Amino acid sequence: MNPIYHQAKFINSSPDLKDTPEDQGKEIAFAGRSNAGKSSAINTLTRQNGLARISKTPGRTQMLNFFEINDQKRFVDLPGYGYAKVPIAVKKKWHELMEKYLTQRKSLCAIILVMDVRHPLTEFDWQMVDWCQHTGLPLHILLTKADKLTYGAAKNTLMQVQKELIDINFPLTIQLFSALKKTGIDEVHLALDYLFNQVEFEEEDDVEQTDIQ
Ligand SMILES: Nc1nc2c(ncn2[C@@H]2O[C@H](COP(=O)(O)OP(=O)(O)OP(=O)(O)O)[C@@H](O)[C@H]2O)c(=O)[nH]1
Ligand SMILES: [Mg+2]
Repeated sequence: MNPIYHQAKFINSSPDLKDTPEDQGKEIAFAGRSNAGKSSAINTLTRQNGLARISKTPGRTQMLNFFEINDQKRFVDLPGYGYAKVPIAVKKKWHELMEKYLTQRKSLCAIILVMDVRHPLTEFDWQMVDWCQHTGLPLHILLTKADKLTYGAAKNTLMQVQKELIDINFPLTIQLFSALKKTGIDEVHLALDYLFNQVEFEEEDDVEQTDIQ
């Protein structure tokens, strides 16, 4: 457990990139299908029940929601995708916002892809995996709602998903998680520590190389 994540504070909700907090420091974004459990995961990881808004109604989070851990680290709760009942115009707007965010946000250093353990690797999940592979953005996958399956069935899904992604050639880790039972928190905290710091190390390496040349 890393208590640094417990100090997270809500900064703002942005319907567009121009309303976002300054693009500096490091940002880790929580992506995934609508209703997968992104906001619940953020609340569990920060030990703050009301931090990110949760809803039984899919499509609840329509904006980019920013949370500050300290002045150099942030979480972003991304709007969920794949909710069929959302009108086409809203889907289009979501697409544009996501594309802008993923392509333009310099402080974005990793994606936490949240999938319901009972419905892993949907079409859009694959698009996100492909995007990360294409751009080299590190990815950590949470198979959440693990409490909905028996331990054995959840483990089986974990192994299956690992197998399906075995040929993916970029930094990728996968784990089981449950916001309800509060399981898998330590593992996510370790992944977050690594993802927030890893990029800094790489940048330091780059700086050294530049110095030598
Ligand atoms: N059993 C169980 N239910 C969960 C878990 N995580 C989330 N839920 C429930 O799943 C529903 C959706 O959770 P959210 O966290 O709002 O999902 P989201 O991915 O943020 O959804 P959008 O904002 O619509 O994209 C809520 O009813 C949660 O209580 C979990 O680990 N176990
Ligand atoms: Mg949400």
